[in-house]
Amino acid sequence: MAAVHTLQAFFLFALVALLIPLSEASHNVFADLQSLDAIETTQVDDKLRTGFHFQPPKHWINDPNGVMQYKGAYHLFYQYNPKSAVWGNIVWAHAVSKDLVNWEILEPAIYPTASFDENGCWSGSATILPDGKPVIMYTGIDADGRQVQNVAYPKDLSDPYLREWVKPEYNPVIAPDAGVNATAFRDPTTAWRGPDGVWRLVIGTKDNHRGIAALYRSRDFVHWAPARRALHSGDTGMWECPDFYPVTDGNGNTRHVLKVSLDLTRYEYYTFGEYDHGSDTYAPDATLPDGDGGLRYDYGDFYASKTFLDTGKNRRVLWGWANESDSVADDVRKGWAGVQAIPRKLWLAPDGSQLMQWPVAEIESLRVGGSHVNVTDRMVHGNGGRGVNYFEVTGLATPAQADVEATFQVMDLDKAEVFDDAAWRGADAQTVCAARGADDKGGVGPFGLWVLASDELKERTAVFFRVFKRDDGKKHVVLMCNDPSRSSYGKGLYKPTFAGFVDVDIAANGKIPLRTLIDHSVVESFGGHGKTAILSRVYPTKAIGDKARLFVFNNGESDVKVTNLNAYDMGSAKIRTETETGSDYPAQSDTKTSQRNRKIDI
Ligand SMILES: *[C@@H]1O[C@H](CO)[C@@H](O)[C@H](O)[C@H]1NC(C)=O
Ligand SMILES: *[C@@H]1O[C@H](CO)[C@@H](O)[C@H](O)[C@H]1NC(C)=O
Ligand SMILES: *[C@H]1O[C@@H](CO)[C@H](O)[C@@H](O)[C@@H]1NC(C)=O
Repeated sequence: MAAVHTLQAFFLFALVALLIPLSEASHNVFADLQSLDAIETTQVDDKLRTGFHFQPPKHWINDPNGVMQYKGAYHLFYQYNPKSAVWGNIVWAHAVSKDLVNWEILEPAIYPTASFDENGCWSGSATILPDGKPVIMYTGIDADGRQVQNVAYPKDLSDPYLREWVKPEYNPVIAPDAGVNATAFRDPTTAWRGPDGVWRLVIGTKDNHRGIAALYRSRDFVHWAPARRALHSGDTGMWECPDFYPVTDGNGNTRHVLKVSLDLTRYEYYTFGEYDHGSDTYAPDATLPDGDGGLRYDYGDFYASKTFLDTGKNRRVLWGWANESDSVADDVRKGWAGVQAIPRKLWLAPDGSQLMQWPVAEIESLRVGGSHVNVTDRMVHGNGGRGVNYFEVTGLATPAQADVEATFQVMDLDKAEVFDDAAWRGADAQTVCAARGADDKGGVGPFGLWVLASDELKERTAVFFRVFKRDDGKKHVVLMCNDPSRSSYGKGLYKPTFAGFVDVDIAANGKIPLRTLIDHSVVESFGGHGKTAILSRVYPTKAIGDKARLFVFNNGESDVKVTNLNAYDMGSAKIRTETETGSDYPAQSDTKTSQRNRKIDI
């Protein structure tokens, strides 16, 4: 409140300061912190479609499905409404790529055809069988509205695109038993095979408020039986889109990761720990919070994710869906909704404390050669308790479609404010950042980037850090935040502050790295070399296309040095549609084909 008051006093001053042309030095400008005057109608501009995030030309998408690599091609299936930009009529759309960047969209691979999926083909996963052939298991909504699990096999393994998929007549392979809630039983994981030769997989379900990763076993991928005990469960409501896979720590030990998407919070949480193949038990490490306050892949808009093992490159790759933050009416008007996050390489931190993520290296192939901006050792002075200092990063042709890598160095950590333990003990980072946003002056930070900023700087999305110290002054708390509260003049937008803690020893050298992928309506950021990720959707009305600008700001008392900043214009991914799809597909469940495939494949 007090801060707002002071700023109002400086309002006139701010107007004057904004008229001064930008020059080399960082500015001390009393940025106008009045709220944006919302414009009357939100008309989300079609120029806000993404350039290098995966999006089909139109309509609704959600969960990534069946992600895999097969004979050198990457496959991305995804939940898709072939008729409109709202959820419904769900099929498995299908895209293939050689590089995870450029895609060819094929005909949908799986769509309702039989009693076991006539009301929808929902999420699922691919498994590569020991002979190298892939199989998909997905959730079908059957004639009775039950959620059942079905398998599908490629019709022609010599087609490198695996365009056609066949559903054997013996589907469903897993139906909800008595005692299982048939309308909360979905999203089978990739299967894994134990030393005993038995396949296992996990299905998300719930019992009242208890979320469950239900375990099923099979010898032949046809007959499946529930294990006596679930792999894991928790008091956090329905568990959607579970994922379970091994990672290796710095000492070559195998740990297992369990991720679940919580339908109640619409966020994802993970733990990792010990999995015992003999007893089929999973015990998360005792130090990891196991619930809805635990570790997250992404502290922003990122849901229903799924990983696959990219054997060719010996890496695990993570896909996740980001929904829109505009209104349903906007989605209908613009004709599209939903994007996939940039696929991320995922691994366990060498110290074993958390997972790390980084955009797959292939995405750097879109960096436009020759138009790279490089800033070194540039100081952004502390604000001395007054206005915010900033400088513009100039030289990019397309700051609305860019890849920015920066390292910030805090010059005076002693200026860090004391972390308010009384108010914030046990609070998540989002609560702290919502209370102390980008425009709230601090000791060390807020400092970071203003992206998708308009000429008068009124529209801007802040991606920033803020450092606090504990009472004893010994340990610091580092927060990474995404504050979209001023991202748009548009009305009716969902604009929560997203935030995560960054587990870095800031006292070591004061440095903290940030990478932000800016893509028109997506701001996807990685702090601490991949320790904390935040994806946010924003819809500027002025900072669009070549009108968007990029700044570095510091609204704290401590000076901050940009030791280096490299910004790249990004080219657009080629996302081609093989044929325009109508809403009628050929019959898929052909008895003869199914039976033939059944003999060949199983
Ligand atoms: C089953 O799940 C549905 C969907 O969440 C819920 O509405 C219903 O109450 C559940 N039924 C039982 C018996 O728990
Ligand atoms: C940026 O500029 C500095 C100093 O001029 C140079 O040392 C560094 O290699 C450059 N970085 C890149 C990525 O070009
Ligand atoms: C994305 O949209 C916002 C705004 O409508 C909702 O609040 C989120 O819950 C939703 N996220 C997911 C994962 O569905």
